[in-house]
Amino acid sequence: MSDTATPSPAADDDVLTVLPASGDDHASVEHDIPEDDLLRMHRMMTLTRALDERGMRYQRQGRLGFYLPSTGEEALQIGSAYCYRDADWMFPHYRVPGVALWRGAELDQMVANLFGNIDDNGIGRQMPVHYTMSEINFVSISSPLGTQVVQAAGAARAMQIKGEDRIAVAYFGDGSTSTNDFHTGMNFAGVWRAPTIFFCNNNQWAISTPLSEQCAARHLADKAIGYGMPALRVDGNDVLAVVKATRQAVEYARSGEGPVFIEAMSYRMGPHSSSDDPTRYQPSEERDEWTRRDPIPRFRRYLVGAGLLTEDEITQIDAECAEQVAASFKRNEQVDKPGLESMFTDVYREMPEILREQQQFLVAAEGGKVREDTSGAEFPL
Ligand SMILES: Cc1ncc(C[n+]2csc(CCOP(=O)(O)OP(=O)(O)O)c2C)c(N)n1
Ligand SMILES: [Mg+2]
Repeated sequence: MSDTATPSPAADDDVLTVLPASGDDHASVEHDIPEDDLLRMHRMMTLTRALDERGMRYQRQGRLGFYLPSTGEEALQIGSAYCYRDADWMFPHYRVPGVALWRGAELDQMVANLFGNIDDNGIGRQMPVHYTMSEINFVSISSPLGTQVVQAAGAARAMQIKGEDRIAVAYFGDGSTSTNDFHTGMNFAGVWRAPTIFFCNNNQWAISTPLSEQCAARHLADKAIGYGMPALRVDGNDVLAVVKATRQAVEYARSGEGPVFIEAMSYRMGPHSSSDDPTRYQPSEERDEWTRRDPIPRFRRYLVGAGLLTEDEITQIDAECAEQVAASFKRNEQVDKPGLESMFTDVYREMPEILREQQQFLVAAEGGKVREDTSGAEFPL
């Protein structure tokens, strides 16, 4: 990453792009990604979108308590995930389910989290969309913003001390760059040159706060200067550009040079979560404009133009992904919820007597159901 390796303010036109934003002029598109990988990227972007569509629909039907989509941000998830190794560690935020899917997460395991059933790795102790998958080195997602930035820096430093050839990746949003933890993690990684990728999904909104109202920096990438690390700005709706940028960053971090900050420019095309109505604050022209820049049709135009997919095959892939997700939701909806007694497990290696008593009391109380407080006790069950 020769010229990008020197920390310097990114100019407005410094946004790395490979795919045409609109139209079908693909003659100038250059990359060395094998055909099979391109097709898998396309399928994983489609699957990520299908998961969102089903998740939102189930929530609206009252069958899920909560959902949070990443619609419009699929390219930055899949394009970046493509560049890591299995042994690398992900410190995600809640808007990168595609990273987990790319790394081989079982769809059923993710959907089990949405329902908080007994098949869920977290046994229902996390919010929906807060996945925990150590089997793919995907660390539990924390709701408090920025937590993972510090964790990634610490893990990267630990791997560096142990001489391991691995990197850590933190994903976070534009709003999260205003947290204390962002400063702590970036500063720490910069000082130690810890092999970390700080990947910022700049979707231009932090719930209802636009970027301009939470940060006066010209670009978020400029923040990297203060921590002595290079930064890249990339078109986050262009999957091939994201691959190019992330590859450069990974190569740099892996070679021992230190951390890199990536600002991926995108847009939150959906609500912040199922509890939000963005039509109350996102200008409709802006939303329409970014809908035209949707990363999935953009990649499809290229794949069709390059003769790698036909429109019929795309329709087929859409249907297969939707069916795969629907089947998983149907299965997981039927799976039992954890019993109340599980509240007490997995905390201590050996459960202290006082907890055991409480657990037995709870289980005995009306078959483990919460009962009405008629005793006047200070802490009713
Ligand atoms: C430390 C902290 N402050 C505030 C919140 C409430 N909150 C949850 S999501 C969110 C917006 C985050 O925006 P951004 O970092 O841009 O990520 P995005 O949701 O856009 O992907 C806020 C303010 C929180 N979870 N944690
Ligand atoms: Mg945001």
